[in-house]
Amino acid sequence: MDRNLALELVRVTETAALASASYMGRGDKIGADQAAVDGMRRAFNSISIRGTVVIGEGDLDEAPMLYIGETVGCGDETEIEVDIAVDPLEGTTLIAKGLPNAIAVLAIAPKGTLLHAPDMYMRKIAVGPRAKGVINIAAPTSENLHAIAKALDKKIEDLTVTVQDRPRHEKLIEEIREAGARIKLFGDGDVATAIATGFEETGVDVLMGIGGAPEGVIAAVALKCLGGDMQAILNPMSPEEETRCREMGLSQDDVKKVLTLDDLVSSEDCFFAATGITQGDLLQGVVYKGNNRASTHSVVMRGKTGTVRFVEALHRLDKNETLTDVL
Ligand code: VTB
Ligand code: MG
Ligand code: MG
Repeated sequence: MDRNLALELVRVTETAALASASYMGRGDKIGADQAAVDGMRRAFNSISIRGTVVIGEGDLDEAPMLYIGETVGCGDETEIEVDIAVDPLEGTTLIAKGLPNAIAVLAIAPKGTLLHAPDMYMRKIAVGPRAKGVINIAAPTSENLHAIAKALDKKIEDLTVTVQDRPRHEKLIEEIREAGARIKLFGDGDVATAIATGFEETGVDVLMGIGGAPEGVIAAVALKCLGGDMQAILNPMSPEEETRCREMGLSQDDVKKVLTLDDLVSSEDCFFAATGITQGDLLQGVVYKGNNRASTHSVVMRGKTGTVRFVEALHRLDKNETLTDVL
């Protein structure tokens, strides 16, 4: 894939972020999500790729745009075909309430190299580059935490684990406390927290717990680019979800097995882009500057070279055609 794609992809997440940011605090999750989807879909039109959405807003009958199987991009036959995973507004509750860490996010990789994760739960563990190779999701929590602490040359009391604040994590939280590590609970948005493990300055060392499977695959692309690590196990909770796994081409063994980072995304030739909507651990949110100007803060990464770029942009909301269409 062409390295110049990085900047093209940032335009896509920037547009989704700008389209939805005005919904902050309005309590309107659906409106905000719709705006982000519209913005992202429109921005994709101008990118020279031949992409198919493999992780998106749902099946064709549930989503009019960015549905699974939709083709996006304006690339011709000379372009290689890519899989696209999107979450135009990751953290609808966060934006509805004006809470931190809502992001617009996407990942792309060569066709057939992203796990086609169904919309269900997934158990995950994610860490940054220094703890690569020491995690084992099948092992007890304390064993993982000790191994990670050792790899990071930290005392276990200095290790910070982020966990989504949900009743389903009661036992996990207990185990982390018993092991002696620090915990940072978060309400929503485990893509943002997974990525945070890849940047020491966030103070977040590990993500553990059960969140969305689609979000798991998107986060895996970021960790692949960052040189971090992740493991996961799908967590179907009903016979219908089991059936859904079969329909997506996952065998009974696939559903039970430990998915490594390579199972989640099997190519190094991948890209990840995210733009902050509300202010977060890693990214600033959209800031309205007055006089029809707004700034965005994004990160874009390329797996092949491991380059991580932060992009700060100042937008003219009245001049940019893609934006004036969606705002
Ligand atoms: C998860 C998590 C997401 O929503 O999907 C979560 O991966 C849903 O969990 O980052 P609950 O069913 O417990 O609400 C997010 O937090 C936001 O999309
Ligand atoms: Mg979404
Ligand atoms: Mg989401």
